[in-house]
Amino acid sequence: MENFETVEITTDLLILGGGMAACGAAVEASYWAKKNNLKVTVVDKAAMDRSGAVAMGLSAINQYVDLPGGKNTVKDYVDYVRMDLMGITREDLVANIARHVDSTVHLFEKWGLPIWTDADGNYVHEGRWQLMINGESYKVIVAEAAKNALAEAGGEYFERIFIVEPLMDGDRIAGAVGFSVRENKFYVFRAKATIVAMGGAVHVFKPRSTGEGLGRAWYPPWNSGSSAYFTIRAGAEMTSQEVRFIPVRFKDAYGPVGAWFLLFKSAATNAMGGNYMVERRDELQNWKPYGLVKPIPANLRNWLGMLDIMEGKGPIYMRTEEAIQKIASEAGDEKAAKKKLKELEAEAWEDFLDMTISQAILWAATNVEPEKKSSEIAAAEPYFIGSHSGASGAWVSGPEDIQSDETKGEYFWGYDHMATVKGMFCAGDASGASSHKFSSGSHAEGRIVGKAAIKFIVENNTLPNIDQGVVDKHKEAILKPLAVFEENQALSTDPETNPNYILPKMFMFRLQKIMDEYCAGVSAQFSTNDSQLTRALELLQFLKEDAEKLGARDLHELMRCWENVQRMWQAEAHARTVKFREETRWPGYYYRADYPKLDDEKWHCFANCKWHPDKDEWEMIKRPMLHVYPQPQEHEMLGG
Ligand code: SFD
Ligand code: AMP
Repeated sequence: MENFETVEITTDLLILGGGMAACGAAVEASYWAKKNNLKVTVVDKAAMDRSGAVAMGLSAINQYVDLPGGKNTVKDYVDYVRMDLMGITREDLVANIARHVDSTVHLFEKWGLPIWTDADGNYVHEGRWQLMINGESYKVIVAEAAKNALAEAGGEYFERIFIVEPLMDGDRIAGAVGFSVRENKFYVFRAKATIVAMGGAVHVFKPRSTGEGLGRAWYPPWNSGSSAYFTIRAGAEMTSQEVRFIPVRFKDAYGPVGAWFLLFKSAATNAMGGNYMVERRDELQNWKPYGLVKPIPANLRNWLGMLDIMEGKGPIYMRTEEAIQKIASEAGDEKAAKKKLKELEAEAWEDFLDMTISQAILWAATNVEPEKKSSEIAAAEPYFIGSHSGASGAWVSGPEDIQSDETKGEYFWGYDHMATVKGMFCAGDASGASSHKFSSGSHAEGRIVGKAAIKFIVENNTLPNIDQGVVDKHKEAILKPLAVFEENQALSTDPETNPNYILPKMFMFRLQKIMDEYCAGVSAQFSTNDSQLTRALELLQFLKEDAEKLGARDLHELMRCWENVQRMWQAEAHARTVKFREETRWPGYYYRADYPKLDDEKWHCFANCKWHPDKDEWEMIKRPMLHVYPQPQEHEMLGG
């Protein structure tokens, strides 16, 4: 403790995280901050150039609405998202992002991101909403623009500082505390408004890859539920905590499938050569009306494949060779077909090299030639990523101008995408019930909150108070694992085993085992019931008690300790909400064996939760699912 200097930073706007949403927020907020003579400060646990989910790059921009003059409307996108989420989404939030996302994509292009174009100079679409990119340096480009904007407006950024707890002034956010992962420094950030953009969570569940490939997951391992933890601890109402995401991916290295299904029009078949999307079509009737829409919701696509696996028909293979040969053969004569084949081969490899390099390595290591041999795909373990096809995050206010008479009282409370805590804004994975924003929509939502947060500051231009006693307590609690290790290390010869402390890795394994077995993880075939969830919560309580005994040998392990405490809170919010929602709405993500059916009568609503800091108690809340746009007619649902 004595060795840790306390560094105090006072700013106007504090942006937590340095990923897609935070970079969008930095760009937009800097513009408005300069006009109003305000200061913007960004804090990232890593280095912004390669931090967050986009660190390795991406091969596609998954949200481009193509307005105006294009073929789509904002309502089309809203329809797509609400149907993909089995009827539950905040239409006002999805629409707000959808109407701004194209300008974000055009900014990316202006900043130097290569977007594929065809011979006529038009963007190459992967699917209706997705654009193909040469995205290896995507994050570097986006971070550079954010840093330039900050510099231009006199803002600053801090890297390698791990944010842990919110600071409060009554019901208003007052800043945040954290620590440097490189130096013995404890940081206190004080601000008039705070944007939370610290991503989603991975490794809450036991991953498919354990000892031999630990750390290999679809979602890069460095997002640990910091957004959820921060917002829950600030007393914010959370939404859709039950909606985890399970991506189907190339097995064991998690290469993306979107380009194969959408661009190359590939099929996936089981060991008998059967196509589950065709053979199991009747199953979709059980999930009406959502089962009948096009595209079929992501969880239902998963579900049909899972039924094959449960019936012993695995493995499932992506028929890359068939897809490539078919496209090549349509290119014309033999020479043209050969040329096309080479092109497709290059595109197939680049799809991985742009974003999931280890999949290319796995293909190379196992002699896969995609034009000759199909590759296994599988459902990954669950993740929390509200910006993708999950929906978990904070419950935030929608924009005033996209409310209907019925939604205004429920979904609007003043500032765009502000949580239920005054002055605390959320974007990307941090804000919930607005799925399918992906990298571009998260950046656009960052821009929305960047502007809204500056407006909040201009209208509430006072520096909140910080209670020094609370700061001191946080400092002691946050650094405690170092002290616990120091005081007890002599009690055993092996530092990994000690009666008085638990190291974060072992702690994480315990968490993952609970979630995997009781809360519908891979081992439980994504299935659970009320009794299993009750048991999960009981075991999580013991884990919570033992969190007090976390030990850390160095700063890196101190970060690991807090990452896993954050995961544990994300896990608890999830288990409580899965238990609360007594139906199965997203088979393919999870299955409630005791309530095996969709129950639109009781559960066509949001399942929200809130932890009360004063009482250390959770409250579960139903919020109505209200419409801004008319429900799509059946023929519109089938529109694709
Ligand atoms: O297709 C702290 N996503 C894809 N989006 C696309 O548009 N195209 C794709 O091709 C995508 N693919 C994909 C995607 C995600 C993942 C995980 C994979 C593949 C493997 C989705 C987007 O990546 C995603 O929507 C956005 O990145 C979300 O943005 P944001 O800002 O909400 O999260 P972030 O970018 O991960 O950034 C988080 C930041 O927070 C920092 N951080 N900082 C301080 N203190 C702490 N305690 C912190 N904890 C975290 C991080 O360092 C980071 O800067 S596809 O295959 O699906
Ligand atoms: P992925 O690579 O799986 O993340 O997919 C990229 C984008 O394509 C996401 O928007 C997915 O929802 C979408 N997508 C992937 N596979 C399909 C499919 N079979 N049908 C419709 N959309 C898909």
